[in-house]
Amino acid sequence: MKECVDRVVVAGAVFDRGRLLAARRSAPPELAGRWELPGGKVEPGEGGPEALVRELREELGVEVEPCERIPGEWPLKPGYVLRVWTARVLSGEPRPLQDHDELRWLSRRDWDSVDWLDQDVPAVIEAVRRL
Ligand code: DCM
Repeated sequence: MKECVDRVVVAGAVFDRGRLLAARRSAPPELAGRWELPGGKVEPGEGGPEALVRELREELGVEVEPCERIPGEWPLKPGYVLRVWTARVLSGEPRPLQDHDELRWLSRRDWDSVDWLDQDVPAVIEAVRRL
């Protein structure tokens, strides 16, 4: 049967000492080179914050604590929506282990210095307001 409910992709606006973490995608080809808030698909039966903790452990090798949901929901490819939580690093130093080839910590002043995925921009703007 066709799915009628959108699948949720969660992403983290990870803060540390007044900076926001940006991650450059290495795949798929149509997204490679663009920057995003790191995250991924929520698995069936999983909660959003729980999925975010798992995804950032897998992709960046860090333990994070989700803090606050940024209000709103943004459409991705058909059948997917993006939800974003702010988060802080509890342990580890983020490294690009999967899906990314570079990470960068951005300040309030230089948040716009990378080529963000269009769909991430509204959440990034909200996140930067909270820095
Ligand atoms: N995605 C996005 N913005 C994010 C995180 C993910 O647009 N901050 C998109 C890219 C993929 C899909 O969501 O099309 C699933 O992400 P992933 O491939 O990381 O699981």
